[in-house]
Amino acid sequence: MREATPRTIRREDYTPPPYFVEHADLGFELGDPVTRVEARLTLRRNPALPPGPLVLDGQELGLKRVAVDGRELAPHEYTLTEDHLDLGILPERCTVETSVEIRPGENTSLEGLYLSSGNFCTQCEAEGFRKITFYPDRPDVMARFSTTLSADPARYPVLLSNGNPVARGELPDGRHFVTWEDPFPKPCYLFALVAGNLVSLEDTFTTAGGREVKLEIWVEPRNAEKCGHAMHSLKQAMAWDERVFGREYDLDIYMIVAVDDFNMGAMENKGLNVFNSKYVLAQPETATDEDYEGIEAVIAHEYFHNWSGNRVTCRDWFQLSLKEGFTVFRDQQFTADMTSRAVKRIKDVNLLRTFQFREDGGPLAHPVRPDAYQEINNFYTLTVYEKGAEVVRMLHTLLGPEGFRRGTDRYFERFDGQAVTCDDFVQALEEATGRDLSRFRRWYSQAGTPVLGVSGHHDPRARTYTLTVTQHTPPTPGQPDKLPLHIPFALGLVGPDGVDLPLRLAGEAEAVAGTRVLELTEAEHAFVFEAIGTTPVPSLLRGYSAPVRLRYDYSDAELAFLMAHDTDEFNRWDAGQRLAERVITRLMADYRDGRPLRLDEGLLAAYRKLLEDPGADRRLLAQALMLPSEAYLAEQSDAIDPEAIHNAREFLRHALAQELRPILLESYHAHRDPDYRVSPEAIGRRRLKNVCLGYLMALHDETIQALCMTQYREADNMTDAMAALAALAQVDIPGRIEALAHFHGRWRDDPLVMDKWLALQATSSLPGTLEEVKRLTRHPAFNLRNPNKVRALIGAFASGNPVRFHDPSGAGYLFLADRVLELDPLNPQVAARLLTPLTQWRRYEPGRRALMAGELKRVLATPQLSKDVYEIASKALG
Ligand code: 0A1
Ligand code: ZN
Repeated sequence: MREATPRTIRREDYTPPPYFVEHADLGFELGDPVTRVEARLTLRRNPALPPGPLVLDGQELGLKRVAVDGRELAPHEYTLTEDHLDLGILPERCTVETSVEIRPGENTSLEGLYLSSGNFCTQCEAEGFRKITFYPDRPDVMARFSTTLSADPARYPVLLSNGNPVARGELPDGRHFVTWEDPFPKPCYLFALVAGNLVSLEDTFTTAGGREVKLEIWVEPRNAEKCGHAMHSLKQAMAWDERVFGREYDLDIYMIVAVDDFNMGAMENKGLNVFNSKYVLAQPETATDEDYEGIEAVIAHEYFHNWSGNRVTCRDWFQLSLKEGFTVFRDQQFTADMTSRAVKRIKDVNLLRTFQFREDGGPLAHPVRPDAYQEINNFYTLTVYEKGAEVVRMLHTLLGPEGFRRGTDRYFERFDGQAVTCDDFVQALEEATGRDLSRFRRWYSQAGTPVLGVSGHHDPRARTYTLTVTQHTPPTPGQPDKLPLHIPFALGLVGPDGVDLPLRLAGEAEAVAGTRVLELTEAEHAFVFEAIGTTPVPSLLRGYSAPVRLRYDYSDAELAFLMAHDTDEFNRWDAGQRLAERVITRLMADYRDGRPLRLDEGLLAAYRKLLEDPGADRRLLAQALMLPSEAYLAEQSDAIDPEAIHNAREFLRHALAQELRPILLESYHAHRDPDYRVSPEAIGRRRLKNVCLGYLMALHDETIQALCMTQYREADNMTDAMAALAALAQVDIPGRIEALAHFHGRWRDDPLVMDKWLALQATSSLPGTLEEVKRLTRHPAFNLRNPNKVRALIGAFASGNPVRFHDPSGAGYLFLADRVLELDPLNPQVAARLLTPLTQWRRYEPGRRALMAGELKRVLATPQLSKDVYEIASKALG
């Protein structure tokens, strides 16, 4: 818990560490309720600084002994506070030994050492190591670790830590032990241990250099059969990183452990990744196609961190995007290569434009490299991760694949074994390519989403086409004035026959066919293309070449044209989204003003065309048929009215389904496959079939409902079962209750599947949902101490069910604030995240705005608030 106002940590205040740790020798006597941790640190004073005291971080540690160079200190020789142990100025070289007692069984924050299903595990990023032992808990202190774990062999037969096992045996008291040594110096946030009753799936990978690496995935015995996909994904990721980035694995063993209680997705601890079981366990009967993809992506992400994060790490936590933005970019490229590049891009851009833009336009906006924080755990954000990845993607676009690769080779070589900054990364790319990225660096320091205003003018007589492009970034908290950014702007000009025109700018000798990348560096540019005889339709920001809001005044007809003809798959999809968004916006106005709602003929024709002429990629088609989400539509509105958005969108879904019923049904049946397979092609067919089913279910027609029930009953895989159940969960018919009860009966013992069951009910737009969610908080399938359960029920309700969460009575807000306050003393990190939907209060129409702010104020006025929740609530209101 917190002092009066939490201290703000600032990037500009960074100073190097006064002492380095050369070696950390740790001993754990694992036990519940008490675990004893002995640490022996070999220290060296930083010769670059005047001598200063050694202040170790430590929280909730029962200190039993402290010694310097073998001599035990008396209490008057050190200062112990709530978070520090100050040993004064020590010799240039010395050893410090500490012995502490901790209580992992009481640790509900899931940071530090804790128990999950009775097994010990750790989470040290960002500052969890200080809850394990006294240590300089900062990423620029890198040490070699040896770790000895001892425990009761009956309860904890498996003892794991980072690096290679070097000794094991029995102790006189009947306990057993294993010693692990990690040869690579690392910051303590990459430390991990796991102990428990676990079984492993084993395999090997031979690196390009010919070394054989042991691969092990450790899970509870009941999950032994569910690790095949994770193992396959790991091997794919290892091979891909060698091929695309020239990065090989460096230890003899790579271990992954799955645990049910985990605050985030997974953690890249050196040689010993700890994963949320959601991103490891899969079987066709229990996991959907999306789950399979999520596993592949997260396994790859953590693996890629071995270089982007572990071998080269962050100097301080302000540099978090150095490892996260880069690693997300790497995992995005991997998934694009494993699946469909266009569909992957669409999904990532959807996430960015819906949720990162919301963050960037709200009270919690911060740069990709933040300048200040109170609680670093609050900065594992969409801005640091997703916008950070866009920044790296822009560098890739500006430098080209070869230039970028030369740059990353240089970065890894030059900074291997060091803790560095975002600036160091950009500088390595500059040095390798000779490019000047000084203006580009502003992407790291400037918050907010830039707006590009574009207009085009064709002069048929001069045969020129002039594109005028302006950029400006709106103010964000603490940054009233913004400077122009360096933006890669990819575009094509599409001729009337749907073919890209060759592009030649004034002064250039040759025309380039297809897409070209212009570079924006000023507040305004005019680009004059020559030899343009007919009026083209511009296809702008192809592949979504920069994380900006694009303003260009397309007509409906131009959007329909691009939707049908653009050679850029992303922009083809985006044109459809813009058209649908526009139609829904008009419907909202009609709804508000009490005019009758009518289906837009242009959109209907465009959708009919999509279904009649499906193209090769069924995934892409399925994606194109999906209307913009309610959350995305909200992000586009001022004075958000969630009810108007919901009703307009539902009207459109229903009207489209009514008009397209025969072809939707035909497509549904045509894409049903007799056997379940997992190829990209089969996944695409399933996806399209289920999107058709979703539309048809909007008809509230008994024949279709029967079809849906049949799909649910006969499904031999979770993708089809969930698609049917999700559609049923939205309609008030007896089949809904029956199917939900059946699903519960079948899967009650599988926690991950029960998460789906909770989330489906939480996201139903039926009027009784809030009451249902309240009831479910008392259901045995729910547990406030488990983050997956919290996200599945409460998180899904608050973030995935706008129309019910934003009930005009404010009952949804009251419920959320109550749950945040209930969770905060147990797990502040998850409580703070749960609160984020309320931080958007200023965006809503006046009634909801007041109610949301009222709940935030109530939260903020609560005594004993964690600094996590305090920071979010106070900034939201500030
Ligand atoms: N570095 C991990 C994410 C992570 C961050 C914090 C955690 O606990 C506070 C846990 C995991 C990743 O990017 O995968
Ligand atoms: Zn990461």
